[in-house]
Amino acid sequence: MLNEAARNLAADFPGVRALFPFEGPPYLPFQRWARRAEPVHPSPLRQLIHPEFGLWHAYRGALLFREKLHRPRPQRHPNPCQGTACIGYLEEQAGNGQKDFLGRGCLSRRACPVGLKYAYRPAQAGFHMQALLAAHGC
Ligand code: B12
Repeated sequence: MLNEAARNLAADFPGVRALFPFEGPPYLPFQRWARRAEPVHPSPLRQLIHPEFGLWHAYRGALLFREKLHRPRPQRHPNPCQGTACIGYLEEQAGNGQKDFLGRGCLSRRACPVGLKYAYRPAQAGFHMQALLAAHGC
């Protein structure tokens, strides 16, 4: 329905085309475009991370104009993956007495199904997570 709406919108304006991320292969470089349009950064998970929406945003379509549009550049924000967001969150959980949380380790690492039987057990994961916090002076 959204696709139809974008196509209709483009049809109403001569010289405007609707483009979609799923059209391909080869796929259109939506993530590269997004980095020029929004304050997003690449995350280690390959999705772009937004300072407010985190990893919870996606691109549904783009409108291609014949003329160059002059838009203000997006405001710069530091990459949340390079800041203290991850460490601050772990510190907060540890501070709340959530020691079992440390034992589970990094959940995004655990989400990968490959080699799951080699995943660290709680004591070993906890050891590394504590070391990570200590390395950040927590
Ligand atoms: C093919 C594809 C997949 C394939 C990937 C196959 C493969 N091995 O590449 C599969 C089906 C596995 C997949 C899975 C998912 N995808 Co996908 N996928 C695409 C699609 C359609 C094309 C990607 C592509 O080849 N682009 C072509 C290149 C040339 O475009 P580009 O923008 O210039 O490429 C940039 C990125 O690829 C990036 N990049 C490339 N390599 C690396 C490596 C690292 C470490 C980093 C940080 C960045 C990076 O740098 C490039 C230059 O800026 C895009 C839509 C699109 N058109 O981009 C969605 C897209 C990338 N996917 C998306 C999503 C959300 C997912 C899933 C989370 C879906 C889900 N619910 O599981 C998973 C996440 C998997 C993961 N961890 O990456 C979103 C990402 C939104 C965002 N916030 O960034 C997109 C943009 C779709 C959308 N409608 O918004 N996807």
